[in-house]
This record gives sequence, C-alpha cells and structure tokens, in this order.
Amino acid sequence: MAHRWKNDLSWEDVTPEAVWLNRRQLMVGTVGLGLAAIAGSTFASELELNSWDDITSYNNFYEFGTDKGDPKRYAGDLVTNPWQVEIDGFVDRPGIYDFEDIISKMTIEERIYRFRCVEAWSMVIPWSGFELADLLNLAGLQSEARYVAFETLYRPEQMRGQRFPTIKWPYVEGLRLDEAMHPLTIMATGLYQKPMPNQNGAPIRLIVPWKYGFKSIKSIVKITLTDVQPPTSWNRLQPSEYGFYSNVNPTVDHPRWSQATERKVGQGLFARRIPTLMFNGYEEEVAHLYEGMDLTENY
Ligand SMILES: Nc1nc2c(c(=O)[nH]1)N[C@H]1C(S)=C(S)[C@@H](COP(=O)(O)O)O[C@H]1N2
Ligand SMILES: [Mo]
Repeated sequence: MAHRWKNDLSWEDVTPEAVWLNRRQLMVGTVGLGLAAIAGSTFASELELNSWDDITSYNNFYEFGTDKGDPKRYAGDLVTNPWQVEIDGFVDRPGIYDFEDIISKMTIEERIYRFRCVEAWSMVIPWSGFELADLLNLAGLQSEARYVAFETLYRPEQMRGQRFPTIKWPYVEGLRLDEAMHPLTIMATGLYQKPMPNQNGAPIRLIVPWKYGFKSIKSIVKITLTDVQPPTSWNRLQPSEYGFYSNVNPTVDHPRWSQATERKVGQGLFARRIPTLMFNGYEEEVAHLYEGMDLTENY
C-alpha cells in the first residue's frame, strides 16, 4: 500500500542505549570537554531511545492496577492468543476479524515515535505496526463515518484491575475520522522488533504520537465507525481535566500542572526537564487538522 508518511525519527537520529552509555562514560572520563560537548549530550538525551526496560516496566494500564509497576507485575495473566477485533458501525464489511488474519494483510513497519504522557513524562519508542487507515479501508469506510470509537478487552478474570471500579470498564477512546486516517496514526503490534509485551497493550494497541498517551488505547477488541463523537474514558472520569482532543500542547496547562516541560523517563531523577513541543514535535504533519479551532477550548 502507498504510504504518505514522512519519516520523522530513524535509527540514525536516535541514540540507542548502548551507544549512549558508552558516550556518557567517555564524557565522564574526559575532563574539560567544554560547553559544546555538554550541549551536545543534552540534545542526544532528548533523542535517546528509551530502553526495553524503561518501556516495559513503567506503564499505565489500569486494567492491571494503577501503580506504574502493576502492568509488568500482572499483565502476564492475560491470554492474547487467540484474539479478535470486531469492526462495526459505518463500514461495508462489519464483522469479527482474527488478529492473525489482520496482520497477514497489513504492511508491518517500524516507527520510532516520541511518546508524551499527560502526566508530563515522555519516552522515545520503536514501535512496529501498520497504519490504522489501512485497517479502516480493509473494513470499507462508509460516507456517514465521522469518528472512530475504540474499546479495550473486558476480562476481569485475567485483568485484576477490572475487579475494582477505578474507571468505568471497558476503557474506551475515540478519534475524529481525519485523525484516525492520518498516516502517523498506527496500530502497534510490537516494539523493539518483538511482539507487543502484554503490559504495553498486546496484541494490538493504538498509537497517536501527537496526543497525550491516554489516547493510545491498549489491547483493542472493538472498533466502531460512528457519526457522533464517542465517549472517552478520561473525559468521562474528569471532563474539566481531559478533553476529547488531548493534543500535546505546551501552551495549555493541565488544571493541576504545567504542560510546558516533560521528564524523559530513564534519565534519572535529577535530569533536566526538557521542553514539550507543540503537537509533541509533529506540528508540521498535523497542525492543519485543527486549523480554525480554539485549542484552549478544544483541549
Ligand atoms: N486500555 C488501556 N489503555 C491505556 C491505558 C489504560 O489504563 N488502559 N493507559 C493509557 C495511558 S494514561 C498511557 S500514558 C499509555 C501508556 O502506554 P505505555 O504503558 O505503553 O507506555 O497507555 C494508555 N492506554
Ligand atoms: Mo498517561
């Protein structure tokens, strides 16, 4: 399939962890490198790929508990094979699609994306997956479709967090159709060229890199094309803090904290906070989707 996606970060841009560690040791061992070297190292840290360990042990996945360590601790209980995704609503071919069948029809590629959580931490992650647009086209979009609603699995026997009413289960999310069809929007099925770990949303999860992390719903079992804006879990929980759009925006603060900077996970507690970029650095690709919209109103 033809892709309009423009490559953003590649393995040449990011600093794989091993290279970074060597460079840091080198720097520590070299006195008097001067300011240029220090500035250079700061830049490198922003583009440093987060380690497998960072990405798979510091998670948000309330289905397994609210602590950042809970998903790694408990997500092993989830059985992800076999897996089905139901696609319904305004599509020509509604039905229950087998995960294996879906991926056999898709072009799987790697995407290195910045990932920015609403709680002001961030990572750089090498996902693998395919464009959501390709899946929606496989199902056949009808002209009435204006939004896409997503639903996570509800299986409290294996998802222990669902035994408590932390949020209203199942977790739900939604996108406007043009956001869903944008070539940056992917369904991720793996990371670091391995199958998706359970704690990161196995076997299939959404990634929308210009939006706060909570939009990127995990372990999806249902996709519905609708003509009305669908409910979303965080908006339902606290509408004054979480809107439908949730675009990364350093100029619009969360009511309880600033969104101007972020803490890169894995850099240590005393690392310098880095500036948050408009649309998480994807402004050139996505700003046109929101032309004429008041982004303070539509947060
Ligand atoms: N089903 C489901 N999806 C979810 C969440 C969740 O609790 N349940 N948490 C969201 C939040 S708040 C974030 S920041 C990201 C975290 O993704 P990661 O653990 O892969 O970094 O997943 C999002 N997707
Ligand atoms: Mo988050």
